[in-house]
Amino acid sequence: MAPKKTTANTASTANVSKDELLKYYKDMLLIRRFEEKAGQLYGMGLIGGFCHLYIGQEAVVVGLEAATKEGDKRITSYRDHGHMLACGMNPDGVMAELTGREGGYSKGKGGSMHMFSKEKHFYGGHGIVGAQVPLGAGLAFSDKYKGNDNVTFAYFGDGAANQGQVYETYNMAQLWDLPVIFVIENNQYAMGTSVQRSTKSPSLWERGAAYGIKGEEVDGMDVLAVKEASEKAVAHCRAGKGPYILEVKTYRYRGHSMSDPAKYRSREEVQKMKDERDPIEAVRSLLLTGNHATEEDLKAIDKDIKVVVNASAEFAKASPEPALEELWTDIYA
Ligand SMILES: Cc1ncc(C[n+]2csc(CCOP(=O)(O)OP(=O)(O)O)c2C)c(N)n1
Ligand SMILES: [Mg+2]
Repeated sequence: MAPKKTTANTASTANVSKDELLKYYKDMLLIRRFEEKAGQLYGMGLIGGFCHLYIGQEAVVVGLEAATKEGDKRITSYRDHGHMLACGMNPDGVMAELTGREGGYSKGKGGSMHMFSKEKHFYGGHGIVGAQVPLGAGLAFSDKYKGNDNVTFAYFGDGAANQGQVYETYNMAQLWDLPVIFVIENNQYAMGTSVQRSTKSPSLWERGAAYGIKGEEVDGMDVLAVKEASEKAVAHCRAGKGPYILEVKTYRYRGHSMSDPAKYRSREEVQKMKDERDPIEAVRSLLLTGNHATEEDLKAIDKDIKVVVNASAEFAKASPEPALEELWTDIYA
């Protein structure tokens, strides 16, 4: 099911400042260009193992981050590079980790799915589908226990939404009024399985009703709609009213991972989303029609972003592989 068309291409800019629009544009474009570069490096054999790209879903994390403040936490699945960049992690460190280099966030020992930043309150990067959801509730528990008003964003996919541990977590989070926002990034597919094939009732956020958790569906191709929903959810959590669910309808343009035969959907379906619902194009058109920027301004932004992304690739290539002794460090037991 394609996300329903809402305001993205036609929204009034009355309540949104030029600076805000430009920020969303740049943040989303950084993720896209970074992911394109990661795809290239993968093709060149510089990135090994798993690599799940976020291209198409940029408005989700950028819109949600727009309502955060210092101390708020985020935790997600393996499709995680966009989340890292959106919360301010350094592209150099992310790219170096993707390529398994010493300069990476996990010293080159974690790779795409296992990066963390205590400084930016980014708690991974989790390869087990749904496993980050209870961990996210735990992070929210720590804030509640300490008595601050920070919130945690626990992101998971439509496929993960069928995991039992999600519902055990819903129950405890609501019972203890935990300040956690459950973000279902519904990109319509779990590997090659569409939501229609895995789920009778397509409205995933409504499942929270069984636990008394409020929530809503959001157009995830519209960064302004996501930001608005994020503000509402954050206000709910900061006020001590317990968890909130946002089912953000989005779409991934690339395969599930780099090794996806893509036999489960048509090229036309993907092309239609790119042509009609692209989240970056939507903001670009708002910037142009609102006379906030010219084509030249936007070209210059793209150029600057490419400089940052290329520099991250150069940093990664110049960083050595971790030393053999590192095999014996950072081991839990
Ligand atoms: C517990 C568990 N089961 C199965 C897998 C294999 N697997 C990896 S990703 C994935 C699909 C998850 O899809 P979704 O939650 O929609 O997230 P998306 O990839 O679309 O972001 C599956 C089944 C896994 N990693 N962990
Ligand atoms: Mg999915």
